[in-house]
Amino acid sequence: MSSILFSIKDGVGIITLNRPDVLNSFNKEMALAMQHALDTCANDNSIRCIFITGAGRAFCAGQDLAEAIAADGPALQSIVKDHYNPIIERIRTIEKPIVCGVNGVAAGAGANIALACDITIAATNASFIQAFSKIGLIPDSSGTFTLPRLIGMQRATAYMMLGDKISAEQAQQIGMIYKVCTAETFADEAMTIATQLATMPTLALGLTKRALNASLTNNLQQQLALEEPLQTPAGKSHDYNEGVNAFLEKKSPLFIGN
Ligand code: T3D
Repeated sequence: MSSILFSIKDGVGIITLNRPDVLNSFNKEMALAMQHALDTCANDNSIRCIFITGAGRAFCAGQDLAEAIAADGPALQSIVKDHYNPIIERIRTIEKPIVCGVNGVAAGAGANIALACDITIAATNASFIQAFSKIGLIPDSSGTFTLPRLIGMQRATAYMMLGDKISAEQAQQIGMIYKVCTAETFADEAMTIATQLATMPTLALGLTKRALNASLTNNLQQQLALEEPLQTPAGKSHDYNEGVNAFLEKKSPLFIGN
């Protein structure tokens, strides 16, 4: 059975973490397969949104700890450098919207992969745990970059040091994730959002992501200087023409993604 399931539906590339017996924790094979699936999504123009979720009762319990301590397993440094960092770099630099559907517990690297996505939606039974401190590690997979920017330094520090379990509702209330859905409606609601994004002006959404990424480190002047040249290719796109004409003609636009 493949550790990553991949399919395409209505312009959405669907990546499902699939090691449910170990709560979809990552081993080397799964990490490399995830990188490959993200590359496929990046390179296929028919894919205009990416949806990441987990099989079974969990989203992802982070690193497979049995593999991490196995004598013949990958070295710790290689796990971070070759498994997780390339996943996060892809998630942040692929200029297409990436939706994460957190269907259950997300712990360790699993939590931080979920939080690195553009729009994170969770089921009410889902939770987030910065589990690293409980086993003597530091938060990786961009957690120390992402979490304080999402929820502020105090809360991020407390969650990372104490390793508290954060419920989906709590995560939504403090701005850590976009939305919570009931377990019954979660799968449909998350896919509806992903499918909607796949019908939108992909070029403009990708450039929006580029600008938002830069805003994490730019000052106002740098950000204004970036927005101006990014608006030019957006304004020259088919989808801009389509959007404006559809507005003026009071009809629904048909965006093609560029
Ligand atoms: O070298 C490095 O490690 C560097 C990389 C670091 C990145 C990281 O992600 S470090 C953080 C690693 N993850 C964790 O520490 C989380 C470990 N898991 C848990 O704390 C709990 O499993 C959960 C809180 C996530 C869920 O708890 P619960 O009670 O719902 O489930 P469970 O009974 O603990 O787990 C179910 C099964 O999954 C169980 O196997 P069994 O007993 O049925 O055969 C358990 O051993 C297995 N499992 C859960 N998480 C992992 C795992 N197996 C391997 N690795 C895991 N991370």
